[in-house]
Amino acid sequence: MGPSALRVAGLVEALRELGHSVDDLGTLASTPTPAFHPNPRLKSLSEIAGWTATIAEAAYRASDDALPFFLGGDHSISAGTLAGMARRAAECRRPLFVLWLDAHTDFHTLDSSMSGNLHGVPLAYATGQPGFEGHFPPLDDRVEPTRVCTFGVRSIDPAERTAIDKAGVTMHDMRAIDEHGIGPLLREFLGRVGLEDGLLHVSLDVDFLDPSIAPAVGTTVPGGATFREAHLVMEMLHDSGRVSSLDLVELNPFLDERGRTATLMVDLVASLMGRRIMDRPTRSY
Ligand code: DIR
Ligand code: MN
Ligand code: MN
Ligand code: MN
Repeated sequence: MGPSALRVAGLVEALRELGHSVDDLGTLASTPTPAFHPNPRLKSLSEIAGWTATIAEAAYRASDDALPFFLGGDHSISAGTLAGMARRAAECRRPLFVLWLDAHTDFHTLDSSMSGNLHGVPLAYATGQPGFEGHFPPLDDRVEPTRVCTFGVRSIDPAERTAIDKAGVTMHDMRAIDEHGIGPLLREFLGRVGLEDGLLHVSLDVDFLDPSIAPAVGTTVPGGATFREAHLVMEMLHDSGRVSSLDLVELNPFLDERGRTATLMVDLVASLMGRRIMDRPTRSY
């Protein structure tokens, strides 16, 4: 229901108002790929393996001059979106950077997942961590883990912590954001993207936001990004001109209060795509 709620909240209209032309490609269809894994906790492995292949193919085939948006569904869709975008980037010989906005790192492997929820694994899969072979679709190209930056982390399991440090992913948890400010941390990352003339995939999990402003997600964690921090991130991303694809995930409209989380997500996307509340000229970083 997440994509429907984003549509009802006016996602397409908001983008058109900003002068963008929008092609809503509707809902993909997928069939499960039979998959078995010794970890008995894993939920819907065959279905998610099938979806990963379907979404990776759709992401790879998105038209060259488009900025594809992927509407979930839970964060497991990003196993496919990242795999597809990595393949595109490799083909046009551009480095792909990933900005992961999330309360969680989603860096479990199929072996280390304790919950069995496959929305906890996409970043590990797409960066080529071991243990996915034979269960998830083989990766054409992996995302280079040192080009991944996560913002907003405040819930991480020990196995994820070990794996993420070893892989060299940059993690700006909420404490880092409190100590340094989200603006300077993001400016530094965008500087890196610019230096390498990179493409930038942004993955926005609703639980990046504080539950007081975004209650409609199954995995709320207190102490998230504020309204102002989230809009600042989106406006800086717009100014950078680097964003080449976007995931909007984990919205559960059954948990929403009169569509306020869906509306906030649409407003954040509008900021990312050029809407300005303050009448300021565009800055470059
Ligand atoms: C936990 C929670 N690391 C898990 N992850 C969540 O289930 O693997 N991700 N909720 O969004
Ligand atoms: Mn997530
Ligand atoms: Mn999350
Ligand atoms: Mn999740």
